[in-house]
Amino acid sequence: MPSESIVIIEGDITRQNVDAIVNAANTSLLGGGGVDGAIHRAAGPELLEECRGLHGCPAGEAKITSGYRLPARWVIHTVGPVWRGGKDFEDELLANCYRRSLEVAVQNRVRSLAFPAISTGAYGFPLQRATRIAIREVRAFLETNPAIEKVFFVCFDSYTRNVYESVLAEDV
Ligand code: AR6
Repeated sequence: MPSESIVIIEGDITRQNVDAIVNAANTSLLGGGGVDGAIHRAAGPELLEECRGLHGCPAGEAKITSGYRLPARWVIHTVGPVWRGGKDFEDELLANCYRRSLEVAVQNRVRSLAFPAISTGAYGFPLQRATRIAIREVRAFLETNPAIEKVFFVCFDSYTRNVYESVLAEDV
């Protein structure tokens, strides 16, 4: 896997020109704050209409919709775990979010996608721990799935970007 298939950027995920963006949703899939709210605002009301037909999503799973008014053709909605101290399968559930989002991407012939820092906002997952899981899962997936050409980690602020860059540089 060429190392340049993983790219860390600072910015707004709703502005990314990729095949699919990933939403850090909740189990209702009916919108919320944070990146979820930003994606619904940018995509327009048709996104909520389509989400109503999905009947929710459990933590660790992923479901796909159209991107409507977004530059991205697709939105892959995944539900991260709420941080409860680390003994409630939060690591495993977060890893599942990345893995399942990538699997759904491949099933829909997505070649480029962008992830936000799932669970690290309202859901309180410690950022560095979450970032290690995110990068580990994406790296492992790309090694066996050449159909995905590029994965962007879109960091909303410079602090998050710095954490992602230092984790990416860690030896694994
Ligand atoms: N682009 C990229 N990243 C963003 C954007 C954006 N436009 N806006 C926020 N972030 P959060 P969670 C970052 O809270 O922790 C919602 O209400 C943010 O700075 O959006 O998984 C859902 O409906 C942080 O780094 O998601 C759920 O109820 C990251 O996105 C709940 O929040 C994730 O923060 C999910 O909580």
